[in-house]
Amino acid sequence: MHAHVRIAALHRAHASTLGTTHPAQQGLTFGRGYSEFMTSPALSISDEVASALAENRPVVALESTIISHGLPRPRNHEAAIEFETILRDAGVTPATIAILDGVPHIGLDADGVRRIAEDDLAKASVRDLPILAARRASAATTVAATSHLASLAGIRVFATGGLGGVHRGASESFDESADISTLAVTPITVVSAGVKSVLDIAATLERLETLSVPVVGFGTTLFPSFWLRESSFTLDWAVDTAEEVAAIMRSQDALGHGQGIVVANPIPLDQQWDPTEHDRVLGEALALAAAEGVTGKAVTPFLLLKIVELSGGRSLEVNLDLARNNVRVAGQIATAWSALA
Ligand code: PSU
Ligand code: MN
Repeated sequence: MHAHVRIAALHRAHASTLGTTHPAQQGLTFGRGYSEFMTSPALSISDEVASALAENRPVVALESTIISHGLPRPRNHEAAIEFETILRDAGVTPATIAILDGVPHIGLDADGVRRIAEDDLAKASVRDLPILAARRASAATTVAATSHLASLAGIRVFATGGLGGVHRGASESFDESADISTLAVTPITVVSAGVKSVLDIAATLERLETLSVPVVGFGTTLFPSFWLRESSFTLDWAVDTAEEVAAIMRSQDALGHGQGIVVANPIPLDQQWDPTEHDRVLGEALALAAAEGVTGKAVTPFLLLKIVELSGGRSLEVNLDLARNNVRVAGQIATAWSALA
């Protein structure tokens, strides 16, 4: 059973202006009044997620592109299940998000989780959502699309592996992930291990600054670089606890313009990838992408899977460790957030 909610005229700005009532509830509450303007497809919120939100219990959104396109099979399916289990064990409701048969699903059942791991799904960013819906197609959602949909459902915390960002060579290619521009207009707190060193980290941080998206280090003032605990880039702000993040979220609701918050959570030192090996593999993967002429939205999945291959699987273990770590921290933040509200 799912709550089918039609949302179109219901802009996510309502989520912040109307406080704790989540938009899904507003969609139901305002059902008749809004229905004349409603043209977009139903959002299907699982009963588990809907009741957690209604009762103000902690919920963490999880993305599906990391499962469909970021991790190799069959480890991706195990990982999808494990991320949800980590949250449930911490008393937090997981909301894995994907588009199934044209319907954005907020919270998947076991078969939905299997589908994002095993089916050959398209990769959907925010701009793809209406097209997929109209065609009743299925797709995995990126950080951008997951953030957008989670926010529409009233979810405030999201865990991923790494954020998309500005690609190397973007001054020529203009290849910048919509993850960045979406976070500028979406009130969600995303826990990530920074951005991968396949990207231009400096440019990514500059864009986040321009777009007024706060970036806080979780127990660090150095921006992490995904497989590695550190990059050479320092952050203005660090927090030590999930409660501090929740307090920032509350202040952001009062003082922000509806943008998100990036929590940069570095992998523990003893779990990080060997930096020399990292640099070698990265160089090879980037060279291969250039040689094979990979462009557009194929770039990120190509690099991720090549790097797993070229590292003999080592990068995968690190990727899984950092993602688990992010899921745990996101669970703590969601718990602190629900205690505040
Ligand atoms: N970074 C990772 N793992 C991933 C991705 C990024 O470490 O799986 C995925 C996320 O879904 C992210 C997307 O939103 O890649 C960014 O793709 P693009 O650069 O095409 O926007
Ligand atoms: Mn791109």
